[in-house]
Amino acid sequence: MYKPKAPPGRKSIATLDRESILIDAKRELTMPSRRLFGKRLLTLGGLSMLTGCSLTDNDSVNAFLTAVSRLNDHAQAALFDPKQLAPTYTEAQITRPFPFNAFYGIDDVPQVAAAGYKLKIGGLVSGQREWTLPELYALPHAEQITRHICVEGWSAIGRWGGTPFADFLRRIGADTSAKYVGFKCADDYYESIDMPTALHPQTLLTLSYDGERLPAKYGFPMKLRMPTKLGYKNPKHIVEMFVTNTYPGGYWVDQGYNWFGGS
Ligand SMILES: Nc1nc2c(c(=O)[nH]1)N[C@H]1C(S)=C(S)[C@@H](COP(=O)(O)O)O[C@H]1N2
Ligand SMILES: [Mo]
Repeated sequence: MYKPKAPPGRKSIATLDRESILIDAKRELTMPSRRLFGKRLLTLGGLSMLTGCSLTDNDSVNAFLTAVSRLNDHAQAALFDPKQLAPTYTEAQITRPFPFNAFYGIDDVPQVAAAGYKLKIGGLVSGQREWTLPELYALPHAEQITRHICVEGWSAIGRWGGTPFADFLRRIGADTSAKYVGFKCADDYYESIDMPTALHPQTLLTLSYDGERLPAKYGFPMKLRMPTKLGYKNPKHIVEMFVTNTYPGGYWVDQGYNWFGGS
């Protein structure tokens, strides 16, 4: 149903992965306690020397980047600080208009009907049931102005509102010792995140954008907003979520992006 748009700038997966690795590396380099990790990830050439892989053709570059990406997942997960907050901004710093992005064009944005909407909750939770929108709107509300970073090469500051995801997980009786929370969306998108990020204080079950009900283009009726993760990790139009110990993957991750996707 959703015709995927052309990949951004027709970059190869190797290029995209290299970019996300560089984003990770740059971030690590700015943190003094993480200098060593930053240096280790700094260049593909250096990595190739460290591991003794020769990067002579596209296939070997791809295989190599996949291996680095996995190593990167473990390293990022180990380095993730559950208490470290992403920067917040002022109203005046909000990017207007805030960009739209999806794997399809804006004309194909799914129009989810509010009336029949039900959020399905499954997996390792004691409260497996469906939630209606009025029930979700009645939950405690928090706001954040944070930066969204997309690996396609743009970032923008936006204001999202909703209920802290950690509270919601407790409310549904989630097993927070499980490894993953997975998401299914009203388009063909799907994502999954690590439990420490799910419990991070800035991870928001998002129902509004800039004080208004979340518009269709930004993920009506609901998205997950995580300022600690890159844009593609933030699923829009969520219709189902589940807690699991079985790795669920993700739409872009299954095409070669880094799974942890820290920003
Ligand atoms: N359901 C769904 N969620 C999605 C996507 C998508 O195509 N479908 N694209 C991701 C990507 S790559 C980005 S950058 C952001 C864009 O969110 P925005 O439209 O609010 O800017 O949504 C993410 N979540
Ligand atoms: Mo993105």
